[in-house]
Amino acid sequence: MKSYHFPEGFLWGGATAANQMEGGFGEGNKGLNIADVLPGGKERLSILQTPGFNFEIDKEKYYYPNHEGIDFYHRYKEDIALFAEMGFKVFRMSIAWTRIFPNGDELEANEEGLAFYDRVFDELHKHGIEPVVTISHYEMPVNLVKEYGGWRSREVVTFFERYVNAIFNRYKDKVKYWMTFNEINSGLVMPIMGLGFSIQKEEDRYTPTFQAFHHQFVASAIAVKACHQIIPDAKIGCMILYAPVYSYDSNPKNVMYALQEERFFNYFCGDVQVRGEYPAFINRYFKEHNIELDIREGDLELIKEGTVDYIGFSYYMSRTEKKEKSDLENSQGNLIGGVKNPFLKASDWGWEIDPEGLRISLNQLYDRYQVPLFVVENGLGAYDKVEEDGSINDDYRIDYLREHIKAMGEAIEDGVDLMGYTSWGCIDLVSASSGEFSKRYGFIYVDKHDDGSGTLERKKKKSFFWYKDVIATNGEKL
Ligand code: BGP
Repeated sequence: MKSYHFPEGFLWGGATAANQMEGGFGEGNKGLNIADVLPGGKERLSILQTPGFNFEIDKEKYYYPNHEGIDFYHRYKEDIALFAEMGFKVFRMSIAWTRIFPNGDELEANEEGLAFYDRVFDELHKHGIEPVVTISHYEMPVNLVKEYGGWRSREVVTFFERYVNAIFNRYKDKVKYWMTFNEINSGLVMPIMGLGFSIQKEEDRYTPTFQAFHHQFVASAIAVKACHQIIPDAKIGCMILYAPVYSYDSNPKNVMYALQEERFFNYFCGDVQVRGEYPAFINRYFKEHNIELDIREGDLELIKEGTVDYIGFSYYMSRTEKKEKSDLENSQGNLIGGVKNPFLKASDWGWEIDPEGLRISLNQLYDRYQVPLFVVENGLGAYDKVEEDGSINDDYRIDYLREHIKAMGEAIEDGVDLMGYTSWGCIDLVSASSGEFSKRYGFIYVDKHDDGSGTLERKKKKSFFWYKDVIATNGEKL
């Protein structure tokens, strides 16, 4: 079998998000965030994608499962020791905004929240693991949603600035890799999580949505500039949900449509955050949909000055498109739409598995931007079975990851500058789109179930030992 040569110092590791794993609900003065008020289970996806959610806070119904997570808040030492055993070089995590500013609009940061992440970063460093920190991962304070309308409000930029200054100043000696907004473009399909407001009527998809994006771009540029100033030796990236778009066939109309979808979904945010300007295709889209944004004096200059150092992106699937399709055909595709690709198999959640698509994505992104890339999420959500002897034989996950790592190896040979790879949900955690526990990604199994039962005990899966070897051989042994 061909072996691959990953660059020396390649950043192998795993990825998580605070809201999906911490638990510690309300502890250390933590405030409520968006994930805390979303229901778990199948209901969640339709809420994320169908207009009308109004952020009702119903304790009985909405506080499960993100409020429990996997109790990383109390078990981080045990978990970090397991990551260290696998040989992680980096650990991607997020800071919950609501631990630092519980309501988002306070003037002073919450010391207990700051101290919690000090403990986590210290523990990581004790094991020689560098933290890679997402500043905002679907965790906006609910108060900012209810009182200000989420990212539609310009005031939120000021609150965010206060938040990033607090964390950069506090962790300047401990964190050298940062990312601003998780999967920023997901706001195009799931505005609740990404932009902090829910679509109520069709028009909300236009001016309000893009105004919210504009505020995030300004906030991102402010964060990049502050990071460079406060932590000159740090690198700060954007984070994009990337799914290459294929044309269903060679009909030029479908090819053009796929190209348009590709640009709209995959490149709109990257063009602003990496190149520092709104691309021509989005200006045409604004014109055609009568979108008029409130862009204040200095905003465009700021966006130009605050471009990111690298592109972090998630890769789970590709998407196949044709211009004219029935609703039924469209529903056969992925989370973000599209039609079924006859060449691909899908996961149990219908996400099409396409390792070659990762090589394509890496080449496309590098061709377009010529900045270092970082695969910060990739993995297989699957049902795992614990055997009678306690073992978990997740060969399907190993196969999935092996093929994707090979695709990265090929892309590196193609000339792509790739910094690292953090597999998503390196320890089982709550699924973002479905709120389920049974959709597992981890190398480490957590005894927790959709009905809330479970001891939270951690167990090493077969993939744990496999990934440990991958890291130890810098990707040569797959
Ligand atoms: C990304 C999110 C993560 C994560 C992952 C897997 O969209 O950034 O938070 O959860 O997808 O998705 P899911 O949990 O829905 O399977």
